Amino acid sequence: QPRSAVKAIPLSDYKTPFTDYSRWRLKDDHGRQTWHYLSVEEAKKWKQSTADKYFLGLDTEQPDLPPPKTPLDVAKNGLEFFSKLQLPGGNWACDYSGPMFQLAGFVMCWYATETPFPEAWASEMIRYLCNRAHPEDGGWGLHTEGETSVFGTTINYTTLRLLGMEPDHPVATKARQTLHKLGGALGVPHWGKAWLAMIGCFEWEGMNPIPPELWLLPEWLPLHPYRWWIHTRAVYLPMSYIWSKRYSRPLNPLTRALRTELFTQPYSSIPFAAHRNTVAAADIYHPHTTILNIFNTVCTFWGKYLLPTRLKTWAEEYAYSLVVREDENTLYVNLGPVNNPLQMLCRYIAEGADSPAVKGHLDRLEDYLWVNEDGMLMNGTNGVQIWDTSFAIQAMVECGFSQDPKYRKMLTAAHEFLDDQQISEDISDAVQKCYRQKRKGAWAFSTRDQGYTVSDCTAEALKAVVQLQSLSKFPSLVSTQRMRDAVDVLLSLRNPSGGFASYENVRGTKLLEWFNAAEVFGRIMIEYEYPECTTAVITALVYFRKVDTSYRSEEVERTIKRAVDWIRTVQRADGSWEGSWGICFSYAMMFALESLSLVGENYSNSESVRRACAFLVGKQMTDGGWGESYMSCVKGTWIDHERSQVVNTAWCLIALMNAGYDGREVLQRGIDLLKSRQQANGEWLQEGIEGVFNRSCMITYPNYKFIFPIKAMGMFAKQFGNEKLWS
Ligand code: LAN
Repeated sequence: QPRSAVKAIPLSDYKTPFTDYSRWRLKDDHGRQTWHYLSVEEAKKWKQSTADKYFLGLDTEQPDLPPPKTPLDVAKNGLEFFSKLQLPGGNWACDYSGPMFQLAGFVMCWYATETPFPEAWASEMIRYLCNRAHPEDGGWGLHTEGETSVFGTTINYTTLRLLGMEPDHPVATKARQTLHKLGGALGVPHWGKAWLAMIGCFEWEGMNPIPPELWLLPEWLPLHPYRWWIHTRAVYLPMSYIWSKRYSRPLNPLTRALRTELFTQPYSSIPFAAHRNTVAAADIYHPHTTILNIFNTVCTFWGKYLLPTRLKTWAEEYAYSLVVREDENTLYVNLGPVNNPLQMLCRYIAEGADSPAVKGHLDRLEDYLWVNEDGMLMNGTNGVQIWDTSFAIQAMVECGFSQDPKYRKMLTAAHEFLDDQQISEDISDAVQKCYRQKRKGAWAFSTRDQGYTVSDCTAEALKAVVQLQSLSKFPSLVSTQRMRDAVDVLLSLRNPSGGFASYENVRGTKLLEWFNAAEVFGRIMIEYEYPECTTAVITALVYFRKVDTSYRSEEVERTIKRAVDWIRTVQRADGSWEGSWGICFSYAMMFALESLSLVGENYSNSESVRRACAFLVGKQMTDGGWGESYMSCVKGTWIDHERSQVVNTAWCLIALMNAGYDGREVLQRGIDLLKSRQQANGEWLQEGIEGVFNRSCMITYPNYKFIFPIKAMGMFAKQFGNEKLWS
C-alpha cells in the first residue's frame, strides 16, 4: 500500500500533483489510449506532447493568434488549437469523467483479486477523489455535479482506504462523519452492497438476489436478460456469477477496520438479511416496485431452500461461459467500465490470479484510466475516439475546410482512423450465442477492439466518411461495399416504431422497468428509441443515398420516412425534443432539426419546425447565449444554467440554422457570444458538464466545446457569408 505518499499530503492542497506531472505520457496505439508514468530516464527520450500537457492541465504554451474578424477566423483559430490535441493515430481523446462510481468499482474489484496497486496510480487516484469531495460535507454524489449520497460516499470512502489512506486522515474523517450522518453504509444501493460484499465488508445475505438462473430461462420469456438494455445485462452477467459464488476476499486488518468504519452499529450485530431493501432515501432515483420486491422475496426463498445444486452449477457455468465470450469478443476491453472489472473478478475466481485471462484484463483495464489535472480517474468508456473524430471531421467539412491544404493532414489522419476502425466482421456465432447485434460494417463509440455496434456512432462515422470521400474528393479508403455494410447495420437496427435505439433493437417491453433494481438510475432495463440516435441514422442515410442511389433504395427510403415520422411523434407540444445523451433539449433539437431539414422541412414550410424555433429563441439569454442545466435531464423540462454555455449555445445555433430560421440578429448574438468566450490562443475553456446517461448521471464531453462552436461558425458563414463581424 502506498501509504507513505498519502501521509505526505499537505491537508488543504490537492491541486498539487503527488507524482511528477512532467513524466506522464498518453500513448496512442491505433486508438488504444493508455497513460504511462515514465522514469526520469525514459521521460528524457519520450517528449511530452502539447496534447499530454493539455490533458494534464499543464501550460500548453500555445501562442496568441491574430484576433478573428470573421466567423471562419474564429473557426480557424479554434482548429489551430484543436489540431494540437489530435493524437498520432488521427483520433481525439479526452477526460471522459463525471460518474463517481467507476473508479470505485474498479478499485474494489481489483482489490478483491488481491493484486498490488501501482504506486503512481494509487496516489493520483487518491488525489482525484480528494479533489472531487464536496467541500462542505466531504462526501461524494453519483456524479461530479450531484449532491452527496450514501452510494457515492460509501464507495469512494472505501476506495480511498483501499488505496492507502489512513482512517484518521482529515479527508477520511470528514467523509466518514458525513456517511454516518446519512445512516452509514447499510443504506448503500444495490451495486454498492455488491462491491462491498466482494471485499468482505458486507454480507451477501443482505443483498437482493442476482440469480444467474435467469440466463437459463427460455428466450421467449419477457424477463430473459437478453431483452434488457445491453449495459444492464452486461453488468448483471458477471455480478450474477460472483453473487452465486458468494465470493469475498478473505478478511485482513484493513477490511476488518472498514467493517467498523462504514457502519453506525457494530458489524456483528447487523441483521444483514433484514436490510436487503434498506436504501438511503436521498439516493433513490427509481424506487422498487411492489412486483420487484415480491420477485426478490421469491428469488431469495428459491435460492435458499429450493434451488437444486446441479441447477445452480449449470447456471453458473452458463453465465461464466458468457463472461468468457465477452472477454474474447472484446479482447478484454469489454463493453464498459462497470462490467470490465467485474469480468476480471469472475476470471480470477474461476481461473486464479496467474491465469492468462486475469493478465489480459490487467493489461486492458489501463485503457479506461485517465489522468487530468486533478489526478487519475476512470473514464466512462475506453475513450471517445470514433465519436469525437466523426464530429470533428463534420465540423471541418461544414466550414468548407476540406479543400484547404492547411487542414489536409489533420483530415487525412482522421479519415484514415475511421477507415481503420470500421468493424469488418461479425464474431463467429456471437450474434446468436452472446445475443449481439450484427456488427459487420458498424463503428463503435470508442474503438474497433471494443467492437460494439452503436446506431448513431455508425451513422455519424458513415456521414463523415461520405462527406469526405464523395463530397470532398478524398481517396475512397472506405469502399462502396463497406459503406453498404454500414447501411446494412443501420437497417438491422430498425424498430417497429420507426425510431432507433442505441446498441440494439428494442427487445423488451417497458414493463421490464418494474424490475429495475439499480435504484439510482431510471430507464435502464431495455433499449428505448432516442431522438438523437434516430436522427443520426436519418441523416446518415440521406447522405448515403446521395452517393449510392441503388443500394436497398426502397428500404432506405422507407426507413427515412418512418424515422422522420417517429421524430415528429416525439416532438413535445412546446416544440422541443428531449435528449437522453447530451444536456438536454438543446442537444436533441440540434439533431432533430437537422434531420427534418434534410428531408426538406424548414422554418418556411413547416409548422413544427417553427414551433421548435420559437422554443429555442425563447430560451436565449440576455448575453446572446444559451445555457441549459444538467437538471433539465433529471427533471425532464428545460432548466436554465446559471450562465450561458458555449456548448449549449453552439447546439442551439446549429439547430436554428439547420431549421433555416431567418432571424439573423438572434443568430449573430449567439455567434458573438461564442467568439467572446474564445481565448486568444483559439481555445475555449471548460464550462458545465455536457452529457448524461440514464437520466440521472452526468458525463463530460470536453471536445464538444471545440467541435460545435467551429461547426456553428462554418454554418453561419455558409448561410450569411463570411463577413467581417468584428474589428
Ligand atoms: C455512452 C456514451 C456515448 C453514447 C452516445 C453515442 C452519445 C449515445 O448517442 C448512445 C449511447 C452511448 C453509446 C452511451 C451509452 C451509455 C454509456 C456507455 C455512455 C453514456 C458512456 C458511459 C455509459 C455507461 C453505461 C456507463 C456505465 C454505467 C452503467 C449504468 C453500466
